[in-house]
Amino acid sequence: MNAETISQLYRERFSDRSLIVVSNREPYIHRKTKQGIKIDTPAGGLTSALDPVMRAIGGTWIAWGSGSADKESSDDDGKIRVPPENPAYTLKRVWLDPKEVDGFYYGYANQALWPLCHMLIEKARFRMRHWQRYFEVNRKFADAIIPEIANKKDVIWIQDYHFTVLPYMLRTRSKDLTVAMFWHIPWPPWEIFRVIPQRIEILKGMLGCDLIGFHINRYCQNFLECVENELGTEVNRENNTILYEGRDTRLVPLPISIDYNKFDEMTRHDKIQAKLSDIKQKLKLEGKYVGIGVDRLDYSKGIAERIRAIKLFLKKYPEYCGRFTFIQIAVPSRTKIQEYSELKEQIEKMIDEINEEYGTDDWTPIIYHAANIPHHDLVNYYRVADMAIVSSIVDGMNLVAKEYIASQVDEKGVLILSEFVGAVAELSNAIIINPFDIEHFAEMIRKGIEMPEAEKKRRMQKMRAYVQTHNIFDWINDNLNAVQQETL
Ligand code: GDG
Repeated sequence: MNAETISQLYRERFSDRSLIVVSNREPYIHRKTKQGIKIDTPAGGLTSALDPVMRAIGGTWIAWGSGSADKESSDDDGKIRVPPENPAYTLKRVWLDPKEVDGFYYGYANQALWPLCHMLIEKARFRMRHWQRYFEVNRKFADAIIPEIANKKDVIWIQDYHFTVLPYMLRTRSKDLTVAMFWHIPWPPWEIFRVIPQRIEILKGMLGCDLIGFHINRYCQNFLECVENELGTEVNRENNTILYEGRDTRLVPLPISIDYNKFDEMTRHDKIQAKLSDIKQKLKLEGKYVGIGVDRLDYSKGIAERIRAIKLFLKKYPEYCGRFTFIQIAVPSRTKIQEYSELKEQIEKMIDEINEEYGTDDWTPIIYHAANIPHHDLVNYYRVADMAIVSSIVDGMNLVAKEYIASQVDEKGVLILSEFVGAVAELSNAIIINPFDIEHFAEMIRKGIEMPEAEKKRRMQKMRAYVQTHNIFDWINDNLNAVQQETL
């Protein structure tokens, strides 16, 4: 499936039904700079995955207008056509004041739901004022969505944990709407979920949907278990449905993916060789075995565990000192939350220590880059790297693993992958690690480096073939099929 086929299929199946995507993060952010207005694409899995889909299908994407120049770049309704270079869909921005951002985004979404769903109970903070703002912002989004519905059959597709109560709010305004949701992070087992004081409101809110997509079936099963225990509702485990207040909600496992062709093509660009030489020269990588990690700087991504494993690897195998360089690209994220600013300090300290202990005048073991790099530059780093390490301690799916695979046009790269990411079920040809087992992890780094070329190639070919045929357009097709089945 590719951009053209999905756009054609959408028109055939949903001719008079528009697509309205709703997310917290917007795909394009206008920012004031000294040189004028700059447009950023945020680092993050959701926007990277959905922008190609919206480019292909068109429609409206409703999101929080978070950029300092967003207002002046949008019309009176907060709307602007994007992508800026080749407009294909409408972005409608919702304006939030600082208190709303604080309570809704930094508060309930990212200090309560995010850690809890990643099963890190001790990091979760539940504050009533955060919940109240979260609830109010969900209502504000409902108010922004309603005027965009031209036809009752339009597909409203809500993204993620920022909007658990929004589906029910929409449902109370009109019973016939088509409301689907995709949950991008893990759904925890009931024993963990039950910690949330607002758990009943959350479940009832989400059951306003006709359909809820999760990356893998285990998250669907966890959700069913929560509904059963909290609402006392009967669930059908055979077809993953819940009958609640006279309506059905169906859960579907739909592993998200990437725009494979885009990465593959970017990596085959004619100027790529010159770019790779530049990077190698600038970072002194010539003759080195290069590893890479690319993450939003988040405690779920297992960056500290990765650094520990690299340190142990260099200690156990000193013959690789001077010969192995690791590039860590870590885009700062949610830095207003103390937990995240502390993590940033911790990671930087760990990297400084290892560089101090092992580095020499002409070799830095870990090169750290803490900035947002656009995808067309990021692929050069993926391509330069002989190995990628994805070591999340919990991760809904993880797109970096798939992006790395799509960028390995010469089929030589090795992927080290945590067994705790959603993607592991699909990428069994990676070298699988447990990020908490540092000794084994260090050993697997060595195994990856020393693996015979033919085996590297065999594994990478299989993973590339899989991601190519299970790309973001296949994912959207599966989502649309499920929506169609539920709502026709
Ligand atoms: C959530 C779930 C799930 C990274 N650095 C830069 C940059 N990135 C991009 C990557 C990739 C994305 O950010 C990160 O995707 P992930 O999947 O790792 O993670 P989350 O942001 O945590 O996303 C996750 C995802 O939703 C989708 O459902 O897979 O499990 O946690 O695309 O390339 N992008 C840019 N500059 C960077 O420096 N522009």
